[in-house]
Amino acid sequence: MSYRTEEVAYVQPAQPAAAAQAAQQQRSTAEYRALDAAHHIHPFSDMGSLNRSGSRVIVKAQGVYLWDSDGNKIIDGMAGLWCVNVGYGRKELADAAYRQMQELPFYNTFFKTTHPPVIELSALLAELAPEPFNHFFYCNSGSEGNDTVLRIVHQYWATQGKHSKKFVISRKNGYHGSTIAGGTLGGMGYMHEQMPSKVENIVHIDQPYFFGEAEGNLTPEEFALARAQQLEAKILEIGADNVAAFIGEPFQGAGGVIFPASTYWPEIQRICRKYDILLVADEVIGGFGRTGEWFAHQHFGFEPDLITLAKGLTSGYVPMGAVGLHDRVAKAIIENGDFNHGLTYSGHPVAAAVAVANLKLLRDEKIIDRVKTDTGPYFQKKLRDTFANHPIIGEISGAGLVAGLQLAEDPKARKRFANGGEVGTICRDFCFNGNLIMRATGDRMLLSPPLVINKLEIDEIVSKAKKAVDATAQQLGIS
Ligand code: PXG
Repeated sequence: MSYRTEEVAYVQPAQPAAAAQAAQQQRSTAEYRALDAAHHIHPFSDMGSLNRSGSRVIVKAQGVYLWDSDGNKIIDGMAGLWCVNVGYGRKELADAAYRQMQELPFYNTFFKTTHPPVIELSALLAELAPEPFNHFFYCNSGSEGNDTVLRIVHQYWATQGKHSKKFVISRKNGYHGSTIAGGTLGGMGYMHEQMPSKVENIVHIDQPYFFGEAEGNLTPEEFALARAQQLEAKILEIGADNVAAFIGEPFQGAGGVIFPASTYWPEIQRICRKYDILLVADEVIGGFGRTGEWFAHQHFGFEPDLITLAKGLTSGYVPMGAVGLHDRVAKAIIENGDFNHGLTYSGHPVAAAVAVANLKLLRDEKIIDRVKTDTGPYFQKKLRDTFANHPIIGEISGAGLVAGLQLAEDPKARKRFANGGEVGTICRDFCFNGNLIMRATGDRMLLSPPLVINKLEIDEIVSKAKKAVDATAQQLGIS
């Protein structure tokens, strides 16, 4: 996949911006774009190209909708960046931040101090997470969460007297963030190329991407098993005494919503247990309801030793990340002296207060239950019914409110487009121009809407996605 920014020509609005919006807005779109181009460097972007085409300026949001500076109303099929689980505009979260800023805007959690919001959040997470997760360490992002994971894993094995256990095994096309540690753990070659150096002792095995990588007549279950068994081969190659942990996203998010068959995770877990290797689930996208369970590892039925959390923890309203420690790991960290790791904003009171308000909404409004029993199954069925036998859709992956649509030249033969990324970009641009936000990863189109989406809004997303995919097929001359 590629994050590189391609030039996107945004459609001009059919009507001038509404007067009310113009009154609130400080500047015209042209002014915003000029200043943005002059002073702002965007993440994962080709700035020359972006500055020539101009960014879309998002000025407000409510529920599952965004508005841009030209007054266009856009349905957000990506929950911001896989994070706005409770949807936009929830006053409860704004109130929590406002109250906390007045009461105690900041205090640290170093030097024998703590504060009510971080205490409440930790107790609430322990209540909501599966039984063995009762301890949480805080940071500001998923990347920092995975950096923290490496520190915990290292300290854990030190406390067990197993100092040679240093290698961490990860997967190609996995995504674990963009700090040096997160980027090294991830399997994106184009990120590795731009790093000054990489974290030592991290190696990658192949991903369980059936549509793109299965050869011969393997069933999805056989293929997933074979990919899981690469972990065993890698451990034997390195030596179990040298391997500390395996990390994976329960389903790969940024890598294309790759859902492994049911045989994958039980086999990974069996291998980790057999060779005494910690199993880390990166739940940054999967956590907090995306699949209809609180955590995606529950959907796949395995028990990790550590979980990385971010995004949906605060629904993206303020930055926060965390690592959840299985009792077994927590005990070793707690009982063995100093753990020399921390960030100024570890457990930030405002972020923690917002997280508590967010988690209470998810729990008390039964938002995740609805994803599991109602909106999730509806979304998955609607996509499968709508794209059944579509000439360029090869596979639909996902569960709950996350989905990946594989664009393919010959769906039945599992033949992908030669220039996959280009086709994805064409389709993504049709989505943009139809006022639907849908992400393209190479030749897979991704959806991950806010978890509060209703059925009418799901219908709107799916029909807009269908129009964009049809237009893509038409442009390619395929019918
Ligand atoms: N782990 C996973 C599984 C992620 O998806 C991170 C860690 C890093 O989190 P932070 O908060 O440091 O960004 C992520 C982030 C995309 C996209 O385009 C996905 C992410 C971030 C940016 C873009 O799909 N995921």
